[in-house]
Amino acid sequence: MEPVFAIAEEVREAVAAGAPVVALETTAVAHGFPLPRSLDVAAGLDRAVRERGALPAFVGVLSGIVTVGLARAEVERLATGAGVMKVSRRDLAAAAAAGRDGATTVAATMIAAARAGIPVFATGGIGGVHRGVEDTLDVSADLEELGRTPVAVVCAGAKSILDLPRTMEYLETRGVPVVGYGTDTLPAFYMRESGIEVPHRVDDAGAAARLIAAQRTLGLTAGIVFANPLAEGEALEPERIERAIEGAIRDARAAGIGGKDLTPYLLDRVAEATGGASLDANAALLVNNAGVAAGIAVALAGLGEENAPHQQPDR
Ligand code: PSU
Ligand code: MN
Repeated sequence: MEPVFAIAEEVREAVAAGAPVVALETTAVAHGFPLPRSLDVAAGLDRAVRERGALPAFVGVLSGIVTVGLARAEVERLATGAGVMKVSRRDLAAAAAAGRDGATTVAATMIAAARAGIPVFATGGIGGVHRGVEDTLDVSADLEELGRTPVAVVCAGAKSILDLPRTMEYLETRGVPVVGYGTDTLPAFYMRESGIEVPHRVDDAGAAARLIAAQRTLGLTAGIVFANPLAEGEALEPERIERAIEGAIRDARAAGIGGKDLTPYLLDRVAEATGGASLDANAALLVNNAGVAAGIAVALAGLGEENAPHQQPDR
């Protein structure tokens, strides 16, 4: 059988040397922004990680090979290509076996990062429990993944298109530490505040790195959520965004949109309803999270050898 998993040489060497690496997903880039904006966002993520002294490792599926450490042209191929799958845990094997191109979600990116020995990952917002879950049972595979795969995810909380209290309950059930990064409350993606308290807080990269190391030393195999609010000037006005979200959810129901198409559809409708303001906020928070993740990766690398992650055996 053809190989289905690959790590770029540069990434492999950095991991082996204990140097800081940040995994980055491609679904937010490829399915979250229109062209050519998606290319700017990808470049911004790359730059933010390098500026803070870490190596960026975009994850995606190229002709069926789940790849950690995409070259710029490969990220662009996923952003511009037609028929690029959105690949979560359940889709990885099918995408690989069919030789498809795919952009990886938080869940799929965590799986690849863990296999490559990368303990820190940045995204925009994790998936979660969708509003109306009592009718649809739509709970993002991201939450299950966080419950089982030891990768720290730096995000701006969960997307505010979701049911945030239920998302927090689910994470608690699955034993996932949700840690405010300089905050006591869960950020709500486009907004700095959801009003929901988070159980834990750290105020700098060093404290975040020690939490990751402690989780690992204790043999806890869940991921960690570091919830980092977007900058004050980038946040959207709560009433405006809530109105846009409610309209988007109504449209999705009327159009019968569900499953993996729901999140991209909602993000798209919210962007339309806010005249593109939500895209600006989304781009800003992604880049902001990448920088914070790089700082954490650098601090974690500084903790030394005994905390080094190991490449995982096949599971
Ligand atoms: N962050 C963003 N934009 C996105 C996503 C995250 O700023 O589009 C993606 C992530 O890849 C996440 C996915 O895993 O949305 C969740 O999709 P779903 O609800 O179908 O699990
Ligand atoms: Mn879903």
